[in-house]
Amino acid sequence: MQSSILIIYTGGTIGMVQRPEDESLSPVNFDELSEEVPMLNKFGFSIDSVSFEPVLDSSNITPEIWYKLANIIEINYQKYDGFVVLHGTDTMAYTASALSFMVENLDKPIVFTGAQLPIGTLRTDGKENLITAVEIAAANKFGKAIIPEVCVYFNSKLYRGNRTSKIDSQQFRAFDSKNYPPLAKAGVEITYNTEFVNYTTNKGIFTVNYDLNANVVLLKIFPGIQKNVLESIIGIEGLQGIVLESYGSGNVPHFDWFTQLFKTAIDKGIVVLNISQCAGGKVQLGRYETSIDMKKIGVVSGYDMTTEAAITKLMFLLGQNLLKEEVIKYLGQNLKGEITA
Ligand code: ASN
Repeated sequence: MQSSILIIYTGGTIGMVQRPEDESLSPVNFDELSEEVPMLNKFGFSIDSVSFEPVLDSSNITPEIWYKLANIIEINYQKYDGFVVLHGTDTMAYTASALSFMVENLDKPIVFTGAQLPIGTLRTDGKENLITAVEIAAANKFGKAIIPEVCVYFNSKLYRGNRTSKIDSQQFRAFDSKNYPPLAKAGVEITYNTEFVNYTTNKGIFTVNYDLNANVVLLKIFPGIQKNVLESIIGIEGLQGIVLESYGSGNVPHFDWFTQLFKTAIDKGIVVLNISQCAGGKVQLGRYETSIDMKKIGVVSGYDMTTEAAITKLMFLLGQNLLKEEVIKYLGQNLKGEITA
């Protein structure tokens, strides 16, 4: 049977043109974009599209946009075999991570892609990205999707969405997944690494959870970070979670005031999740003297999670009306393939 794909166009460079007045790039509508890729019809798939109105530079994405995107997928879930989300590269890894936590019982591909150069330009990477993303979204074996995951396809590689980070603003290789292997590589053929794909055993119906809590902050430490800066952050009214980007394997300044401030935060009920500033490797609390106090006061290890996965997972868990202990428990557990715990 003919595969059916829904392309959801949210915006991003893939569909941008240069504004004559100041030469800055801004997004155009889907009709203009799709005119650039008539070869999509050669697949013989049934391809529909829906466009955000207005389309967005992904720097303007908010959790409300994640809800809107997830809702489009929810409404259309039964009708299509797979979904391709055209999205700006700047926050694509955040959206893909957020969506991975929001969806339950996913058994179809949701493939994010975009471009570094607009699809109308001669050297664009957008055409290959879009065409291969569509092929991956339609790929199935014996009627079952080969990649039933939220993923990011870019520059010949398919990555698990919540393992992906944007690593380059100029090269076509804009994304990487340091702590998890690609789910597929596109060369002459598309090779699927099925041993790394999450084939969920849940047999429930597909649902979307729209409850995120964005009362969180991302705090990257650096040598010289000042006490009053941390005090202000920890004192923010209503703050419920901190993703602490620490050094190396979870290390922080081993200063009394630093430990005390985080202890105060935790005593106030703020959840502190420790991830590493390093793109590869993992947090190992207690490996060094400079992380042992964090462990003692109740900072949670984010192991090898990306920043994007950590912040969206924290938003997701804080949105679920869970007890603090449950939030902490689930943060350290692998929920959607985001963590090697
Ligand atoms: N600013 C753009 C965006 O994220 C960058 C891109 O798509 N390459 O929407």
